[in-house]
Amino acid sequence: MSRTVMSRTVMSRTVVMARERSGERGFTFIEVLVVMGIIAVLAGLTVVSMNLIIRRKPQFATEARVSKLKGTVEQWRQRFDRYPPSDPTRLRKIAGGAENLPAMPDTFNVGIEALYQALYWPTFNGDPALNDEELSNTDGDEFDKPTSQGKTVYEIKDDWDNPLVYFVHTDYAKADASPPSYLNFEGEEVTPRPWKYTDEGRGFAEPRGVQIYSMGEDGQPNTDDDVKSWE
Ligand SMILES: [Ca+2]
Ligand SMILES: [Ca+2]
Repeated sequence: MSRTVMSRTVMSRTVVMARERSGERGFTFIEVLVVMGIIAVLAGLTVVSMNLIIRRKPQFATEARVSKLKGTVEQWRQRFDRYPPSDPTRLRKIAGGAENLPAMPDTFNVGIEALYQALYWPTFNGDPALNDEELSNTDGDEFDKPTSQGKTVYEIKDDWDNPLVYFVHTDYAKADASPPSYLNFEGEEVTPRPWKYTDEGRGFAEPRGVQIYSMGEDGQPNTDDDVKSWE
């Protein structure tokens, strides 16, 4: 091998080795910091959005439930030409049938308990499609005798475990003057009123319909976080 050829071979080997060395040199400290920084930012964003999703989940579920109920209540009205009463003793008169509802055991949660009974009233034949996860009994009451729905006097609840609130327009004035008692998820007694429009001159919201609403995360009725069936 001539000297020139040999020195070319050595040179090209040196270049290859240098390239290999540069390929294997790993990351500089700055590059590692930048990558770690990017990972930290991404991880942070993931945690923030997960928290947001977890926090918002009861909100979305409650909105969906309230809206579904509103639809079923409208079906009920079409069937019987009246809205489901918030006084359960009027159910049979409006919807007929053989079911005889015993007296309500107590005065807590009555509006929404009445709505539950109405939606499962045998002559309605609608499907409220409520599963156990959507029902509560914060006041722990039971009928003396079992009805076709059993003894438990269920409420339909929101996803923070408060019973939903139910008013029919014919009750608004009375309920505003003398609000009913509900027990929220903490078992605290609260007294929900029918909502009025922000411009009070317009009177009660849904003046010819019904109000179904959730007391929201704070478990207090008529506060900003309530989830309503209108607006
Ligand atoms: Ca009750
Ligand atoms: Ca109950």
